[in-house]
Amino acid sequence: MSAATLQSLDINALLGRFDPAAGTIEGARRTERRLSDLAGIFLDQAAYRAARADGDPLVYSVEVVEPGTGDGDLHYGLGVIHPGRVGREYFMTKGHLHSWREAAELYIGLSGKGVMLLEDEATGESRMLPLGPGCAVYVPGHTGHRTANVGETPLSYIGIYPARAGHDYGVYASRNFRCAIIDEGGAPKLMRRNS
Ligand code: PAN
Ligand code: ZN
Repeated sequence: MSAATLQSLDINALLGRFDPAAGTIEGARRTERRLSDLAGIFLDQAAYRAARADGDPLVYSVEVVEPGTGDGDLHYGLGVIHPGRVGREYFMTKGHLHSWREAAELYIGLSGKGVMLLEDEATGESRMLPLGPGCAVYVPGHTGHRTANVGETPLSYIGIYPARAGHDYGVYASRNFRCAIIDEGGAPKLMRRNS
């Protein structure tokens, strides 16, 4: 695959017009994740079943722009996580490592109140960092990342990463993150899972 050049990209690739409230970018590819897509990631399985019995709400959406596929190119996505809880946990993303493990990512908070859970793949060390207006979170390579909406309004953000990063969901689909983010007295807290 050859790298994108100024000449080969049309205006839609060079200019991203986005709406952070709607979670849309003109011409972008959209992915939606509903509660039914997130089976098994929440601690409180009874609360998950009860929430599913009530319906299948949209938990988050991501719209992705992929202008080029060369080694030096960048991709980016606009994510919106809706407010909600399952037991004491917040609505959150599936979370992933990048397939090309060296790939870092920069998250820029646009609206709402969120946190990111970062997990070092080698050591398992976990950190929780705020994400919202005025906060950018740098996700180093070799680091699993998951985002949660800990507020009462939609959380929107942009994530920018190398085009060749790729998304590996397999690790956390099989064993989940080592820590969960739970609501403790109205504030998010990092808690180690037992399993
Ligand atoms: C983000 C994520 C987005 C959704 O654009 O893809 O927050 O999370 P999941 O991909 O874990 O469902 C990103 O980190 N891209 O690399
Ligand atoms: Zn990522």
